[in-house]
Amino acid sequence: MSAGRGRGLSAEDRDAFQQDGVVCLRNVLTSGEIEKLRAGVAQQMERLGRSKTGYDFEAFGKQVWDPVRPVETGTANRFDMQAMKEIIQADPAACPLLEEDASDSEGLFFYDVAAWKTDPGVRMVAFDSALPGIAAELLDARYLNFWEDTTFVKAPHTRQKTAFHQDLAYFQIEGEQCVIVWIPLDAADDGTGVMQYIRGSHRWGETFAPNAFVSRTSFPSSPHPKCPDIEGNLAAYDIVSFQVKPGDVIIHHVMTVHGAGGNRSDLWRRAMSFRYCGDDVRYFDRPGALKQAGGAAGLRDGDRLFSKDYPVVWPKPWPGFRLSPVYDARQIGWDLERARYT
Ligand SMILES: O=C(O)CCC(=O)C(=O)O
Repeated sequence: MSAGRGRGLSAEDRDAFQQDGVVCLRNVLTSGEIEKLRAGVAQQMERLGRSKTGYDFEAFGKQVWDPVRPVETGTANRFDMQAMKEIIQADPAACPLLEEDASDSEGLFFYDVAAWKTDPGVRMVAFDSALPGIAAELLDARYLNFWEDTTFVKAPHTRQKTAFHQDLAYFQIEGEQCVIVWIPLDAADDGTGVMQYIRGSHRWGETFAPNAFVSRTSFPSSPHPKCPDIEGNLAAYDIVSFQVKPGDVIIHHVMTVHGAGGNRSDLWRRAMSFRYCGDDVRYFDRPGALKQAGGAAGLRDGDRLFSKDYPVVWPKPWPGFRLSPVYDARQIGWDLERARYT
């Protein structure tokens, strides 16, 4: 369905989100907005190896399955990847999740977070595009906090898949009103690593432990059960995917189980995902959840998310109000090199 700017969602879109836990909306972002996000991703990628938060999961996957190869993440230290390698190696059920690809080109699965804190263009799209209004409508939320942005880039001939997972247990929140907006910055199809969602899994009533994308192995600090073995039983699940182009967005519920293929093609598959939380969400320092890069200053379990870490992006005080210019790097106080607040 075409969401169109300011035209609202159709009943069909809302029903798809309610029933399937995922909806694809066409032509939501403008080419100017896509260019802003591409520029933000290029900046993040330029810092790979020098940033605290940027990782290459393709390289990490190779380091995990090779018993002697050391784990090398440059200056990125948000995650203890050496410990993760040991956890995966100790998991008897662990196995590589790689796409068949005869090419000997080197792939790259780039992951980074928190571009909004340093990049006014990303902030503009996250706060002032059509997305907050759409997210609020899908969640029937009175207000929305922006939780974070995450970048997922798969270069040509990236064999690493994204293991199926559910997002809730990665986040330090509890509540139901949270959506993830997956934003393709290149066309995504079966060859380039399309997103795959288990239809209706947001209603399974189960929270699953996080994994590190390169293996189904759960984070041991998480009290939640392991996500079912979807990769090993694809035919048993109702998997929905969408071929998308820049401007389209796919929105899933925080409980919807999803994964993605590798990129077997000669083309890039760049994407960002924005996470929005509605009014039933509370801060919860969930065991096993990812510590946010610099975030959550001063919040305690049970608090609403109101803080400089999680700006209120909906509702707008008046139509056409732009929130993003209100924020600049100095006001946010974000130290890029240290990936923390000054
Ligand atoms: O783009 C990918 O490969 C994974 C994205 C994802 O899991 C997400 O946005 O929640």
